[in-house]
Amino acid sequence: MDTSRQIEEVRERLERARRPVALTGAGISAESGVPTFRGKDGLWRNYRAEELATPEAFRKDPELVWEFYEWRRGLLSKVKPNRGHYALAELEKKKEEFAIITQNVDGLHSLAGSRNVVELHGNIWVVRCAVCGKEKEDRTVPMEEIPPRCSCGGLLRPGVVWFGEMLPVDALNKTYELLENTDLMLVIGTSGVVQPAASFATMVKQRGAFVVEINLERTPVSSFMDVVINGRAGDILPQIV
Ligand code: BJW
Ligand code: ZN
Repeated sequence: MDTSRQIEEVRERLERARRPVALTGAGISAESGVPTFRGKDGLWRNYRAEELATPEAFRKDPELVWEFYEWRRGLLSKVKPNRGHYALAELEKKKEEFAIITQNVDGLHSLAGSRNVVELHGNIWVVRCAVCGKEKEDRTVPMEEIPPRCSCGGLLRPGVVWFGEMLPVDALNKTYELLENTDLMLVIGTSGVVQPAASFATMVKQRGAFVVEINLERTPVSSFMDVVINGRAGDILPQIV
């Protein structure tokens, strides 16, 4: 099927869907100029995400890990949502039940106007004390000192979820509730390798939901999909919505 026929089919399905959800990953923010994790520009000083986004890396070298987040916070402070984000915000206006489950920590869905957003991996503009657990929003770029400290003296860390850490309980509960009830899922710009998000599409598919992937390339979950649209999220989503 050619892309325009696929888009037409998804549009019809979406119109009839009662509780559609979107699972988004770094690919939806790529067109805003945010580097993906596993793309060719997804490296920071030749480190992989798996080497920096871990509690072990933070314990060993908090300064290095913070430099990585400082670089990303600097970059994110300058970018704007793109047509893909805006299309999903538009969809929420048409379908009240529509929700976004995002793995992104950049906050761009909310900035585009989406309100029903679950941030599975936290938010880069939140900092949390590694000792007393106190959490606050902090948009300072750059930080006054690296690594930043809490008033209790403990080290502050980014309010994101690292490898080997549990996902926030509230976000996870909300997600499973959405997954249990959805009849259509759009899987947008995620490589489908990081758990547990990587298994959401197959979970809902087994329950009978219609699953659609929008990605530049094939992923490990492509073969489970009802429709795979190869293209840029910023091109495809406005056409669907
Ligand atoms: C476009 C595009 C355009 C580009 N348009 N598309 C079961 C089995 C094996 C391992 C595990 C397991 N369960 C848990 C694990 C361990 C681990 C894991 O999954 N490891 C795998 C790598 C094997 N998971 C965890 O540790 C998770 N915790 C957990 O499960 O707790 C319970 C538990 C703990 C320990 C053991 C067992 C259970 C936590 C995962 C946290 C992930 N954190 C990060 C960093 C967040 C903070 C930060 O941002 O710094 O989250 S890693 C990074 O990857 C980030 C992302 O959210 C996440 C996913 O990446 P994403 O979004 O898919 O991006 P990319 O770059 O990979 O892909 C981009 C895609 O877009 C590509 O496909 C492009 O083609 C596409 N694209 N431009 C459309 N314009
Ligand atoms: Zn503290």
